[in-house]
Amino acid sequence: MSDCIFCKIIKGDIPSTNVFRDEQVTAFRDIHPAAPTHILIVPNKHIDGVDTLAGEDEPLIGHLFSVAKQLAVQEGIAEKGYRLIINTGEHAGQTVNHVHLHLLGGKPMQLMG
Ligand code: DGP
Repeated sequence: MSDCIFCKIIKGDIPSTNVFRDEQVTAFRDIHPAAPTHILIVPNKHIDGVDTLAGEDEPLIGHLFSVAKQLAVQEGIAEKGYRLIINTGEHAGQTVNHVHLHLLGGKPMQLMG
């Protein structure tokens, strides 16, 4: 998608601090980190959000979580624990309409509510 900021990051048209890339996903540090480790794991193909996922995307979404788990170990946050979030829609605060998994860790986090 030509006007999608994450598609531009994936293409290399906008600079980002990448921590992982394979044929399915790209992971880079969030520009506004909410924790000492805050990484976004993003499918290389454009998908607006969870609402527009197709059945064929199920392995891809599973892969996002596998990469998150691997990055948590790499970042040294796996032992103490970490949070994985996918915001969907307005009330959740989704601001970028390209589905992405937030990996947050490195400090105790407040309970959600
Ligand atoms: P969400 O609110 O779930 O849609 O999260 C979008 C996140 O994307 C937000 O935490 C900030 C981050 N973000 C937005 N623009 C950029 C950018 O240009 N570069 C990077 N690295 N992160 C961005």
